[in-house]
Amino acid sequence: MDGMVVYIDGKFVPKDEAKISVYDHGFLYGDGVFEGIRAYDGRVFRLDEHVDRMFDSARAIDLEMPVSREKLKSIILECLRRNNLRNAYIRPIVTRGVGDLGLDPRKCKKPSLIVITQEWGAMYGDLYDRGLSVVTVCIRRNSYDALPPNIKSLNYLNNILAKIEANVKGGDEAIILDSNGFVSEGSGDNIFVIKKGVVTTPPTVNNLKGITREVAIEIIEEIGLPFKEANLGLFDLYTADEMFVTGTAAEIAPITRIDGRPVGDGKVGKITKRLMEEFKKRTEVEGTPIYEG
Ligand code: PXG
Repeated sequence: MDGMVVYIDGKFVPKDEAKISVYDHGFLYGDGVFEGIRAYDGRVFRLDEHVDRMFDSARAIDLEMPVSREKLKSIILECLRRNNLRNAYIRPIVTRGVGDLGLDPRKCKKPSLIVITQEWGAMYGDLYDRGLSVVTVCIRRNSYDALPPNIKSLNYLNNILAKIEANVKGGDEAIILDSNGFVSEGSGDNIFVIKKGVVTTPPTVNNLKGITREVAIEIIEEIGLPFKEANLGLFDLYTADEMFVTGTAAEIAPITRIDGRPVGDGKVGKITKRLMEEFKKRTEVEGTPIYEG
C-alpha cells in the first residue's frame, strides 16, 4: 500500500479498497463517461474545459451528473491534496450505476462518481525528440451516427482495437480513418498536418473535441500561422511536411514516420518544435492551483 486514496461516491478510500459493483452498468455495458486531466507542478491544466466536456458527454448519453460542476472541481482538487500530488494524471469517471443484467438504464437509480489520481510524467519519453512512428489501421472510427466519437464514454473498444493493430504493426500510435476514408484521430489523441506552412486538422465530427487540440489551435492563431479545419485523406498524410498529435497524455508529440515512410525529411519539424515549446510554456504558468488560492 502506498497510502493513495480514490474518491468513490462521497468517500476517499485506500486505493486497494476502491471497488464498484459487478452490476454497475459502467462495467457491464461501458455505460458511463470519463475524463483525463493533467496537473503540472501544482496546477490543474484546463480544469474548467475538462469538467464542461464531461458534463456534455454525460448529457449526450442522458446521464445526470451526480454533482455540480463546482463540486466536481473541488473533489478533484481535494483528491490531489489528499494524495500529495503536484504532477498528476486525473481520471474522473461517472457510471450509470448499479442496475440488473438487462441493459435498460432506467434500472440504474444512482450514478456513481469515481476520481482516481496518480503521479504522472511525460508519456512518450525520448519520442518527443525522435518523433513517433505511426501506422494507419484497418479498423474504422465509430461512425458519428452510431456512437459519436465526441462522447468520451467508457466504451473505448474501438480505440483499443486500433491500438492492438498499431502494436502488431510496430507503430507508436494508430491513425484511424472513418468509414468514408477521412482521417479521424489517433487512439487517444487528435492529429494535425502541416503542408507548405499551413496547419490543418480535421473538424470534430469524426473525432473527440480534444482540449489539447484547442490549446494547439490557440497557439497556432497567436503565432499567426495559416490554419484550417478540413477533411484529410491518406494522400494528405503521406505528403505532409510535418505532422503531430495532441492529447492530455501525449501533449504535443511529433510524428516523423507514417506507415514506414518518413514524414517530410524524417526529422521533427520546425513548426512542430515551436508549438511544443509554446505548449510547454502554457503548462508551466496556467492552471487551477491545488494547494493555494
Ligand atoms: N481523441 C481521443 C479518442 C481521446 O481519447 C484525445 C483525442 C485528446 O483529447 P484531450 O482533451 O486529452 O486533448 C483523447 C484523450 C491514453 C489515454 O492512455 C488518452 C486519452 C484518453 C484515455 C487514455 O493515452 N485521450
